[in-house]
Amino acid sequence: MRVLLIASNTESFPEPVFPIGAVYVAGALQRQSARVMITDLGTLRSVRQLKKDIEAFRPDCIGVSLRNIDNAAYPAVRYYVPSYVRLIKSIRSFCSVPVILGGPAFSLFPEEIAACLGADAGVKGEGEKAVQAFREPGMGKIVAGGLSGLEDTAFPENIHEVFPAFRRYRTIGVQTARGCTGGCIYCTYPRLEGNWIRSRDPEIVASEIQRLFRDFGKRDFFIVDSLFNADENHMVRVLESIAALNLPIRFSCYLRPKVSDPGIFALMKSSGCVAVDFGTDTGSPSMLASLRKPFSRDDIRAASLACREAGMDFCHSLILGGPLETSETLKETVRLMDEISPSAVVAMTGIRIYPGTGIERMARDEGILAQGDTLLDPRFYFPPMGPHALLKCAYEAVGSRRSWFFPGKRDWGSALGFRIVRFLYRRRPLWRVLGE
Ligand code: B12
Ligand code: SF4
Repeated sequence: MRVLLIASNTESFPEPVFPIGAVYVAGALQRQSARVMITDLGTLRSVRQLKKDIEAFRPDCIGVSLRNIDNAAYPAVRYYVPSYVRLIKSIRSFCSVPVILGGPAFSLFPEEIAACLGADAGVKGEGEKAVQAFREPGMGKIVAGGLSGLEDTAFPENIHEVFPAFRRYRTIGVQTARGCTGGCIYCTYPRLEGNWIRSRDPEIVASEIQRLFRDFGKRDFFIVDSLFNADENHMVRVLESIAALNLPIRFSCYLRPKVSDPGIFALMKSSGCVAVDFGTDTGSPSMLASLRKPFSRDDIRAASLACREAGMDFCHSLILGGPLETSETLKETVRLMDEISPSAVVAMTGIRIYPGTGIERMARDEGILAQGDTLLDPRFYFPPMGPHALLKCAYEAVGSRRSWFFPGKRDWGSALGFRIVRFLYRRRPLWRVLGE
């Protein structure tokens, strides 16, 4: 069986993202004796080239990886579904083999996207066991992925042949574990990856990084785990395995701002971590409770201090506009950020509502969503003050602080100044640059 996987993401903000989902699916299909090729719209940028790839490879079926539905950044929302509709139409005009959908965008809205795009089949969730969906695609059939362990999760041995555009990515994703046991009211991660944690063998993760460095000269990595410290013991074992190799690599990751031992940051630094993105959301005690964050302001302070003392850059990602956010809670958040002084603060305004989350139920109870409203078209939750007052209060509270960055404030993806900044500073975490 010959499978062509299309990584369909063309978003280049904040940077082009390595299509790790398609790469892991390719690895698994290959190990199940399929011949696989990944073609990447992020680097191709031309439907004509896609047609050539399809004609040259002559696949028995095509898998399309759908990563983003939208950029979740209010008010400068970018919506990608119409581009996927065009993509599937183009594929259908070149060839008649079955088309199977997958990826996080598809997994969040399987029925809606399958209906919109008219695919032959789709895999909701993890794609490593999806070979059956490729062998017997039944019109409109959506199958659930789901793995008990992550033994099948690995790059193809011959990644450079399976995915020729691989060499063009500067930062390579690496996953060490899946899942989060948290219950934050807006979050989709437990739904996408499971609300329990499954880990990869730390030695295997480290040797994957070693091979990418040794064979392809890759030095920059992003640990794509929802939270690298979701299971702190596992994180420590991964760090020790990477540190033991003593490679000149750099990586960054998402962390919960709560650690049991501040010494962990020194270990992170010694294994190559250069920057940490804390999923903090807010600095107000009442908003931490309202979003159901499993940490306190003191945890945020302690983690930030330990990170600074270890000599690593750190950023706090915030979500402003949760239930009962007021101008006072916004000021509390700004004061805490002033106190801990991160390299950058990235703040979303309004909460993207996803199906099955606590915030969806609240939005329905509060009349923000009406019966039958679809959430595929991005909808946002706002506190009683409403979107305009929220933006005004947030921008006023932040004022001219240069370390703060609002992705929703303008369409950064098409801003020339932003592209120049990204080009000039392409060897450093972008938010580090924006925070200067
Ligand atoms: C890490 C991450 C980032 C990092 C990526 C860093 C890097 N260099 O890799 C950064 C910070 C840059 C980032 C940015 C953004 N992100 Co992000 N990100 C994630 C995160 C946490 C993990 C993604 C990942 O790599 N997972 C690991 C891989 C292995 O999993 P996967 O891609 O889902 O693939 C599996 C399955 O989906 C399936 N599969 C995948 N493809 C296919 C194809 C077929 C045919 C089949 C059958 C199966 C299949 O099998 C794979 C293996 O099991 C997810 C949330 C999550 N926990 O999933 C959000 C997530 C993907 N991001 C999201 C968003 C919105 C964004 C941004 C738009 C935010 C912004 N405004 O800046 C940008 C877009 C960037 C871009 N250029 O595209 C959303 C997308 C949903 C949506 N609303 O559209 C997610 C789902 C988070 C959420 N809100 O729910 N992100
Ligand atoms: S926001 Fe973070 S801690 Fe909360 S459920 Fe999502 S991944 Fe887990």
